[in-house]
Amino acid sequence: MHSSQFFIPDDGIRLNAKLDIPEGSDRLVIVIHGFTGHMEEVHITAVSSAFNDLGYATLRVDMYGHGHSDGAFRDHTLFKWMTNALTVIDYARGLDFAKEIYLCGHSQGGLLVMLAAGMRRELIRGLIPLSPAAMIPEICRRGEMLGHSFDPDNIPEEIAFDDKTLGGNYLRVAQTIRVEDAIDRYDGPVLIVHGDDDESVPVQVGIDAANRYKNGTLKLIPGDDHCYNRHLDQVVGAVKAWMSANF
Ligand code: FER
Repeated sequence: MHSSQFFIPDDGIRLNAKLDIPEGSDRLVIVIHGFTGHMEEVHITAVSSAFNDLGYATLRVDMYGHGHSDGAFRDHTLFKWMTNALTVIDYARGLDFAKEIYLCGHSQGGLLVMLAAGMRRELIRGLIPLSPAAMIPEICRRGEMLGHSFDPDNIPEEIAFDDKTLGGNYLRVAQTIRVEDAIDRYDGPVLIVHGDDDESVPVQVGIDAANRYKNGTLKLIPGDDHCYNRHLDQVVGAVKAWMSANF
């Protein structure tokens, strides 16, 4: 396998990227982490390695304000992540070996790849959202997030949680996003994997998204949590089985 780490420029900021290419590979999966996450998290590297085992190259990228990419966490928004994703897809299009491009993302990264697949429907061969946080726009419209309540018509300057702070623009942006439109625009094969004991994104969110896709498949992982701390092997197995059966 050939591995390299580099920055992908995106409108003056640098996105930290890692490309792993198995010998002779001609297909590429872009893999995106979640909210507060990064490309070296155990569940991200495990799924990425699963694709590599099947002969797919992977391009893992830290999004704006996360991992070793530029930007402050406080200032990240789904619009910034969406333009990051479009830039990463364009970068992947420029890789001569990559004849097919797939998208995989976890949680907020799962939501992101759902939105990106709707925007680049003609290009994305398959879509693998893992525990996708597809409810973020709706809960932000309702004024709930991360266990906080806020007035959705008078968005606060910032909200604090754990040791982090998130600016109000995150909430303003999220309120505008219509996930259903993105789902309805994508006709390709979709695998959604979701632990049925997810403490962060209700399993019903994954079930509803899988049902709405024209070509959606749902794989529930009994007893597993948001980051697959209990049954990561089953997640890896589900992704491998679905990829092998469909492509
Ligand atoms: C939330 C629940 C889940 C939320 C984000 C998430 C920003 C995403 C989690 C993840 O990406 O792992 O209320 O608000």
